[in-house]
Amino acid sequence: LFKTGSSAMAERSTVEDVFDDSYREKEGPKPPMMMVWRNVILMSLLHVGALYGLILLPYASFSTLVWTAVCYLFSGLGVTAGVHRLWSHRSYKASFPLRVFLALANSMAFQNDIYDWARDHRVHHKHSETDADPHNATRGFFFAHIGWLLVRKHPDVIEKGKKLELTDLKADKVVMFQRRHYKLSVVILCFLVPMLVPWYFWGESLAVAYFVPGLLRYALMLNATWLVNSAAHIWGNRPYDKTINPRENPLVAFTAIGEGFHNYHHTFPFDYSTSEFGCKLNLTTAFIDLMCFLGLATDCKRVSKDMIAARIKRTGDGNYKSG
Ligand code: ST9
Ligand code: ZN
Ligand code: ZN
Repeated sequence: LFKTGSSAMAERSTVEDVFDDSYREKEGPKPPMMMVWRNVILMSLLHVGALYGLILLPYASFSTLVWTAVCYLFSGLGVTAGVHRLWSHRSYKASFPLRVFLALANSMAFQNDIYDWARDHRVHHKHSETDADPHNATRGFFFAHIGWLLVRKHPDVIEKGKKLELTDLKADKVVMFQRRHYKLSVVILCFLVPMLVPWYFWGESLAVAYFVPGLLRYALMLNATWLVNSAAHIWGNRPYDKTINPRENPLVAFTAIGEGFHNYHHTFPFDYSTSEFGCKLNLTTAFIDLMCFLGLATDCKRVSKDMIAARIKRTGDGNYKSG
């Protein structure tokens, strides 16, 4: 089931997600920040709508609350198991039906299409904490969390992004199909399905159905994702590599269904579990393991214990806890 160490490294040579120490930011004045007011307005409206969803929460039926959790998990897996571990890092292989499932889930998450997300994410790993990192955490919590979506990108993000090898994404029919029909898929899966299912099947009011499994679920899922870029790049230990910013943050790992072990993940980006400890606080790993069991996923890449131990010794901050 698992490939470890150097064979895993050799196989994934086309994925450019390894930190590139050779890039240096240009000295001198930074280009001015250009606000994108459309995004400021839309994000504000979304968060006001989500707050209204919180007010409506006591009026939601039990079935609607369960449905909200289902939508959160499904869209979350479209990000974690889908665009993150599969398409950005190629840390395992997924069959066609699983890729279709993950692409649908990804459209429910509405976080840009798979191609754009994976490209931005590879450039984030390759040039972390520099001008070429889309959500450069050295620009502060707010920028790393949501601010980066409210301004034009730094020119270095686009320049370095254009140099990335993305042929694997272009060759994946599921990725390109989702990209072609992205807007329609988002309208249907992120907004209509979460709202219409409770209304049609158990008579929930349209208002509750729109604001709770719709907007509140979407806003919570976005913020859980953004916490990986903000909190998990600022707060936590660095047991694997103290020379990089990303941290181990168990609280983020819980809300982001397994994606908060960020010091490990930036040290070993090809590991399908994004943490050393398998399913612990890691629902996404449990999901991928289940997919392997069902024969829908294969070739999960893992780092060998020896390689981890050597790395902890060489670059860790001394805060390592086993398990
Ligand atoms: C969202 C994304 O929320 C969240 C991602 C989070 C990542 C997290 C990672 C952590 C690990 C995983 C954890 C998962 C946890 C999940 C938990 C779940 C419970 N390279 O973009 P434009 C080109 S999205 C190469 O307009 P501007 C581009 O192709 C939320 N090229 O840049 C285009 O070329 P052309 C909803 C690049 O104008 C041109 O440049 N969505 C790159 O600066 C212009 O592109 C939104 O809010 C690159 N890297 O605008 C909208 N980038 O002209 C978000 C760009 O030839 N986006 N190019 O077509 C936008 O509105 C805009 O992108 C912008 C920048 C305003 C931010
Ligand atoms: Zn990653
Ligand atoms: Zn990161």
